[in-house]
This record gives sequence, C-alpha cells and structure tokens, in this order.
Amino acid sequence: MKKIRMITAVTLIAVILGSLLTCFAEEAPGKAYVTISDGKTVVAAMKEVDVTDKDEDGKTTINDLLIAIHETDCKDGFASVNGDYGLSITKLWGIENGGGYGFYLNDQMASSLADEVKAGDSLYAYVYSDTTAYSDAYSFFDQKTVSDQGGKEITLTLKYVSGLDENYAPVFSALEGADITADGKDLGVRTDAEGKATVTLPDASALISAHKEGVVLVPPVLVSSVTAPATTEADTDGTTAAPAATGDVTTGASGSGSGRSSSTVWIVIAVIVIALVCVGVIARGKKKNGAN
Ligand SMILES: [Ca+2]
Repeated sequence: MKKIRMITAVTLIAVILGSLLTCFAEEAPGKAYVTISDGKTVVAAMKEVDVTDKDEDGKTTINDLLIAIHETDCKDGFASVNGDYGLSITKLWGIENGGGYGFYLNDQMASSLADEVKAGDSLYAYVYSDTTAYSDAYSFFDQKTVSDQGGKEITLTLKYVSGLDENYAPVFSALEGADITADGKDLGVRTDAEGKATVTLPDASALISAHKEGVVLVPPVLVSSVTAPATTEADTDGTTAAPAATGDVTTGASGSGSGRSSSTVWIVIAVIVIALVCVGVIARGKKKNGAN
C-alpha cells in the first residue's frame, strides 16, 4: 500500500511539473513599444504590442510590430513590399505618400523593416511631413515613460538628428530652444544648450513632446502615466493613452510583465499542490504506521 501511495504521489508530482513546463513553453509573447507619428500628430505613443511573428517569416521584426499595432489600432492602415531596397513601407497609418516613411528602433536608425526586435524594444515609425526635401528630423527624450510622477519636476534631455555623417549614419545633437508641450500645449519651458529642460509634469496622464520653430521635428515622446485615484477622467483613447507602468523600456528590459506574472501564479499554485500532496502522503503514512 505504501509503495502504491508513493508511486501515486510521484506520478502526481511528475504530471504537475509536466504541465508547468507546458505553461512555460506557451508563455505569453513579450511586449515591445510602438510609437507612430502620421506627419501631423502622434497617433500612438509607446503602445504595448506583442512580439510575435505576424508575417510568418520565422523572425520577429519591425514589420511584425507594425502589422500588430495596425491590426488593433488602424485596420488596413499598413502595407509593406519586398522591393529593390528590401522590405519597405508603402502605407503607414492609412497614409500612402509614395515612400516618405522613417523608423527608429531604440532611438537608432533601423536599416530595414526586417530588422529583428525583441521584448522591451521601442519602435518609432513616422510619416514624413516634408515630402519634398524630407527634412523631418527624428528626435527623442532620454526617457520614454514615467509612472505616477504627476505634479513632480523632472529634467529631460532632448536630442535630434542634426544631419548625417559621411556614412549616412544619423548625427545626434542636443536640441536647444525647443518648447516642451503636454498634450500639445506649451508648458512654457525651453530646452537649454545641452537640450535639457526641467518640467513639472501635469497631474493627470499626458503626452509630453516638443517643437521648435524652423525645425521639422519628428515629435519626441514621453508618456507620463498617472494612475489617478478614483477619477472618471481615465483616458480611453488608446492613441495617446499612457500605458500603465510599462517598466523601464529604455533599458530594453526583456520579457512580458503579464506573461511573467501569470507564470508566477502557476508556480505558486504548483508549489502549494505539491506541498499538499506531500503532506497528505506523509500524514497517511504516519497514520498507517500508528495503526500498525
Ligand atoms: Ca516576422
């Protein structure tokens, strides 16, 4: 009898461990963050997107992220083709302008839509607003998300692509004299010679950006998310809504928060079940010994 119980217990534990491993194998995909400017305004700001192989080419790439965000936020708004210069965008956010699109991955110029991406990456794709001279200059803050800092002061550094070097690689420079905005309204703060500005973040969630007279900027994006206590002003517009605590995306932290937490729950459940089984086996063994 004792042996049968032991075998049953071991089998149970094996089954539990087996299903645990299956859980890990099917863990939710990691998340990356996608920002899109349609040439006039920021239409998606640091939106969480699953890193999955949407175009089924065996890799997760910039193309996959753009397919994913358009599926949910701008249906039929994206198209790309494999041409002489590799995979390139022909439609972004519903706009077909003959090829005036750009994209940066983690604030570095991406070489192709087929560049691989991983969880934690941030992608910024934009439509050129200047479709004659293509003077749109990519720009970015040193922070992309802040959580629950409403009403507090933070210092931002703004950089932009001031030109290209001899290898056509972007040259990043501090941008002086840019006005910082919150949801499109000037905050009355300008960047200094080092591109720095100290701003007081609005109390509620807001999209922090910047503009400068005489420079066609691809707007920089900082999502300030404030989890307001019991207000009804929750921003339901997914386009500029601040994602809830997206973590430190600038460090390229890998893994999905939700995937991780669901795994943790499974581990806790498994440990409890295993412990209960062990206790049960021991208790019954003792009982039997006592009876003998
Ligand atoms: Ca793919």
